[in-house]
Formats: sequence, structure tokens, C-alpha cells
Amino acid sequence: MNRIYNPNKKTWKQFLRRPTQTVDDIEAVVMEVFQDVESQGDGSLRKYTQKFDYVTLDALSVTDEELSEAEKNISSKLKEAIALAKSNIEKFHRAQQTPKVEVETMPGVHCWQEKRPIQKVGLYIPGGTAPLFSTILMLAVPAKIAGCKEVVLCTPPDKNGNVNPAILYTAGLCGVTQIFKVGGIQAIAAMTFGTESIPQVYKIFGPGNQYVTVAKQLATKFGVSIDMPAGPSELLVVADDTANPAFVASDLLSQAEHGADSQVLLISTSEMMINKVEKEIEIQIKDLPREEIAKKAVANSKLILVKNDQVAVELINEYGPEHFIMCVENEDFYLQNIQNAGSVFIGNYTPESAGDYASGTNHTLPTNGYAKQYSGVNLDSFMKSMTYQKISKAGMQKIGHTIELMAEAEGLQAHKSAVTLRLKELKTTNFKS
Ligand code: HSO
Ligand code: ZN
Repeated sequence: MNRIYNPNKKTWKQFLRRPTQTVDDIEAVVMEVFQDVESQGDGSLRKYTQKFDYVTLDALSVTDEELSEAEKNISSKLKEAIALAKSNIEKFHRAQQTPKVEVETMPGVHCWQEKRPIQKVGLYIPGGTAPLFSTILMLAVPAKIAGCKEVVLCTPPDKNGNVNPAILYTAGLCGVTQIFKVGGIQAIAAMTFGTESIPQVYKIFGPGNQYVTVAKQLATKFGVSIDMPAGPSELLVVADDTANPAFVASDLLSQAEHGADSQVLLISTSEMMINKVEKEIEIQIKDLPREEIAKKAVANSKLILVKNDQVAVELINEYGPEHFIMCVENEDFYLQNIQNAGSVFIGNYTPESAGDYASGTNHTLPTNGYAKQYSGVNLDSFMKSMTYQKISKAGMQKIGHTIELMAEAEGLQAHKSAVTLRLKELKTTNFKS
């Protein structure tokens, strides 16, 4: 693991830089698939499913029989766990509902703001080595609370044309409206343009590989919005001598096992803690079924020694981690000073896994330093705000002249007339406020 001791501030940006991903060659493929799906619809989806997932599908939609079959394959213990996680995620996201904001900005001028659900949303759940059914809870639960009408889910089939039963079970449980066995670029294209089977949506959510990430970005050029720009998962832990090195190591490894490109960082004011955590990583990594993946991520990870908490927090804010765990004596200092992080985990008994699965917070979070300007997925991600106003006759008499003056100064005569006509009418009808 790379050790960096008391780095000079001038070098921070450089060593905190995430490895750049080359997207140029990917973009051409993505564009081609988009054009094909747009013009050929379902036929194109079948063609790419054959090419990329090695299976020939008749029906793209998951049937009710498949859903009930999946349910039989999930143990009652796992069902209980999913139910508990779902309930906590519901509680936390339901509490994010806000009342309408209503203000009479001046007498007779009523303005208010209300939220409305995005009516059609698309969720993408990757296939691959880890079936992330927990991500369905993180996306479908808030979508339902928000009141989204259509919640479409796309996920790639395996070589036999099946989808992991835990994914199907969770999607059914969360009230996903339609599930499709389509993955990768073609799934994003399908939800962008709509095909005979797959409806077009207004916003696409969910993680994916580089191809999916580039495809989501391209979707935005066609008027579909996305949850956030994505990159490999990240964890930064700050630990002092009050931390438990075995716990810290397990957290770093839990992020490292996501992918060879995962980013894990440890910052500490104690060299002894750094040594202990590194030893623990070496011990624990050997027992992981995903050791090979974790090893690659750990090889890129960084152990950073800093002089004091102040330097540590500045560095963390510069990096803007997706997940930030603090195992330190002076929690208050970090809580007051942390500015850029997707989700914060506090104390020795708050592993990232808790937020990944079951505590209630959302695990779809900004990576790649986007925690500086993006929020993680939350209830508002599935809604939009609309503003309303109603102006009374008295209100128009109060505000009218201001509007006329401003419209005239901008040289927009019709804008001014819209007010002048009304003011004149109010005068002739001899309206008194
Ligand atoms: N840590 C991942 C989420 C996840 N972990 C899903 C386990 N399953 C990205 O935040
Ligand atoms: Zn995770």
C-alpha cells in the first residue's frame, strides 16, 4: 500500500487524483448502440443481448411466473432482512417529505412551491459478480414514496436468460412496475428512446460499468436526466489511536471488494494506527472470496499520515469522498468541519456496510469528487419543485409599476403591456384596494 507522510499541500491535488478512465473508444460504441436501438427497437435489444450477454431472448419482460419462482428461492431469513432494511429506508426517506412553501411576498402577491413526482423513472441494476439487490431498495423505495407512476427496472440476464432471484424478489417487493431483462448500453438506450416493450422514462438511476456510465451521460443529450455522474466506489477513513484497527481494515476491505478500481484511503495522525491497519488488511484479505479484486484495489490505496486533525479535514474536503468514516476521539471537530462527502459514518460501531444495506440512508452517492457539488440520491431526486403564484387585483396595483419599469428597461414592450393593460382596466373599473 502506498504510504504518504505529511504531504506538502502543493502535492495534494496530484496524489488525490482519481485514476482517469479513458472513454473515447467507449463513446463510439455507445453512440452506435443508441442509434441502433432508436431505429430498431426491441429487435436491436435482442441483437445486443445476444452479443453482450450471450443469450437469445424471446420475451424481454420478466413474467409473473418468474417473479413467484424467484420468491420461492429466497430464504425466509433473507426475506426478513430485506423487510427490515426496506422499513428503515422507508422511514428515513419518508421523513424527507417537506411541506409546501407558501409566502405572500407583498400584499396580494401569493407565491408557493410544491413538489411533484417525476412520473416515469428507470432504474438500472447491473448483473455481474455481485447482484446488487440492495440498490433496488435504495432506488425503488424513494421512487414509490415520491409517487412516481412508472418505475421501470432493467437488468441484464445471465447466459440462461435468467435474472438473479434476489433482484427479482426485491423488485417485486418494492412495487417496481415492469422488469426487463436488458442490460448495458442497450438498456440505457431503451429507456432513453422507448421501444415496443420498454417505456421511455424521464430520469435514469443506478450504477453500472464504464459503458453504462457513458451511456447515461449520452442519455442526457436526448433530454433524459440522470441521478449523477458515476465513477468507481470510494471510501475514506480517518482514524486516530481510539480507532479499532481491525474494524478500520474491514471497512477499507468492504469497499475494496467492490471492484479492482475502488478507491480506499486511510488518513491518520498516528503512524502506529497506520501500521496496525495495514497488518490487519493483510490478515483479513486472505479470507475474502473476492481477494483478487480487493488486492488490486488495495494496491492503489493510500495510507496518509498527517500532522493534526486540521490538516486531515482539509485533505478530506479536497478529496470529497463518496463515503467518509470517522473513528476519532474528536468527532465534533470533524462534524463541524466536513464540507464535502457523500455520506458520513461516525464512530467505531458505524461501518459503511450499515449504510450500504440497512440503516436507512441511501447508498447511491456521488463519487469522483462530485460530493463537492452533488447530493446522494434522496427523496427529492425523484421529484421536482414547481412554483405557483396568484396575484389579486390589489396585488397587481401594488407590484404593477415595478414590472412596467423593469420591462421597459429591458426593452420588452409586450411584457410591459401585459401589466399596463391590467392596471388600466383596474383604474376604469375604479377598483379600490
Ligand atoms: N458501497 C456501494 C453500495 C453497495 N454495497 C451495495 C453493497 N451493496 C456503493 O455505495
Ligand atoms: Zn458497498
